[in-house]
Amino acid sequence: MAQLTGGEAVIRQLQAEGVEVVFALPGVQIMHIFNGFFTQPGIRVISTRHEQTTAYMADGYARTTGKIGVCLVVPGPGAYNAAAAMSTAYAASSPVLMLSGQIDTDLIGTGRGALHEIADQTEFMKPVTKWQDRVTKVQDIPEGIHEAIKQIKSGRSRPVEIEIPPDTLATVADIQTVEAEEYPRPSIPTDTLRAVINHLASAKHPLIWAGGGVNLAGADAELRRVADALGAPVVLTREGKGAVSDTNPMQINAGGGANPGAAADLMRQADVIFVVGSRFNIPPTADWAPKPNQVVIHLDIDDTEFGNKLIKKPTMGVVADAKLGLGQIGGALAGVRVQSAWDKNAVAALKKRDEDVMRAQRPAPYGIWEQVRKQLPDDTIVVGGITGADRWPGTAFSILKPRTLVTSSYMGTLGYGFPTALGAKVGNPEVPVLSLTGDGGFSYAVGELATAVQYKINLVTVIFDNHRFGASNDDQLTRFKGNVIGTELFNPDFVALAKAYGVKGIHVTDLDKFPAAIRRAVNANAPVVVHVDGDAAYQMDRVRAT
Ligand SMILES: Cc1ncc(C[n+]2csc(CCOP(=O)(O)OP(=O)(O)O)c2C)c(N)n1
Ligand SMILES: [Mg+2]
Repeated sequence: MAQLTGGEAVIRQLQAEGVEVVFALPGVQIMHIFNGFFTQPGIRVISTRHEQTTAYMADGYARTTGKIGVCLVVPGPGAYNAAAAMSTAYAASSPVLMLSGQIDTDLIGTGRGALHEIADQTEFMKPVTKWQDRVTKVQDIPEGIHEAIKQIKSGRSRPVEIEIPPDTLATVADIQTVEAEEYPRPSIPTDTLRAVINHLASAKHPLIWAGGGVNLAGADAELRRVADALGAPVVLTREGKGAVSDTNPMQINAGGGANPGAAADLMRQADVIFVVGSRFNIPPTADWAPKPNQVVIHLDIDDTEFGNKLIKKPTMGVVADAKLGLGQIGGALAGVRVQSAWDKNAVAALKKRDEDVMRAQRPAPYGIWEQVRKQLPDDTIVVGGITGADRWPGTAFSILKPRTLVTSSYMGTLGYGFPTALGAKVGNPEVPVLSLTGDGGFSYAVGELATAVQYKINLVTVIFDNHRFGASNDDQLTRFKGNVIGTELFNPDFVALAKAYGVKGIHVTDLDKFPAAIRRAVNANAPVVVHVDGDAAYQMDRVRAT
């Protein structure tokens, strides 16, 4: 027992849970937590210039390290500012804990207009969190935070929120922290495992479709073992990238811009489709759907994903942790004869066909990105923004390791890239981290260049400057007869802007100079902005439909 303020109790419990860093933006209701950072040292505090960045950084940190990302914001506008980032973390099933303030306990719900008051904050956070709670008694703080972390660590990881009023944070009491725990993960029951093995082992053309759940569970080695045992191609969604290296001839891209069609072809040929850690609701072609004679086995930690959207009903829904479940399946397959009859050369040829299509669309930048890949370490992390240039990671720029491609998943959140990449770099200071952003997306969080300098976050931020909200501008050019309005952007001189923040800026207008610019940026050991402009930006852009 120790005499602590509520704010100090928060810090002590976070320490007990192994939290090393908190991304925060201060304000009157949470100053006792800030004071806790001071009096109970040990946790690193990174203050940002906008609350969106606290949650984006927590998400980027969490997804690239597997640790829990924690953010701290004031109630009302602070929580609202961070909400788009929470929605992104929710889409990506990221383990993010948001601590938010409240107004004084006796004012909650009175509508008297206390500073930052909103009517029902936990209600507001509900759609973007798995769990949320309010703690109003100082003695309950350790247990409240412990429960929040239990919610993240049990079942499907998703963001959670806990809010504590300022009077509770100010109260002094004898506080006992709670010990950190690990929670049991579900594995596959024996009978179910037998049935899964029967399907997989007897399949002529077993196909694995794997998503972000595999990376979140750290199940990549187990996935590769199962794929090898089955001689099966592995279709990876963008969130699943890296679980099998792009250089593996049996790895195929699932969807998005990087999908000229191999995945769809393989799906048609498969007799058993084994889905792991994926919502499985993005068909590679609009008309694709499992046929009646195809067996679909869907392994996921969250049974609400079964029978979702595209597949009305999987043949088998198996609730299990991906690492444990795939481990069991790999072990069991080692002891049986499998009937798999894939022609590996034909699969590799399909993969090559996809690559050739991508290369033919933009041969020059394709080659440039291959060159960039060769000069960077395998574990380089790329945060692909919502930009035309996001077509390169996962195609010309191979993703080789799990947790090295960060996306905004189905939220498609413009503006997430740069601040999320800052968090990824905090979690991986020894590894090059590249943020690929458009001029529009980068502008959401320009002020965080100061954060990068202040906290020595040596991120390489590449801005593809096509002077437009490209996707929307393309829409006008293609769907609206060229009626361009509200999609062209006046931009600052990004290199001069970087310089004003004390960030090194490199201007690239010639595509051939791009690899050297990236090399210089990575070797600078400082925050760097690479401003890709002019012809280089045009070449890197999405393929315009004409
Ligand atoms: C929060 C949010 N607002 C708006 C959009 C719609 N949107 C998608 S891409 C895009 C334009 C992006 O422009 P830029 O960042 O410059 O990238 P570019 O497409 O030009 O490469 C917009 C407005 C979105 N996806 N998310
Ligand atoms: Mg743009």
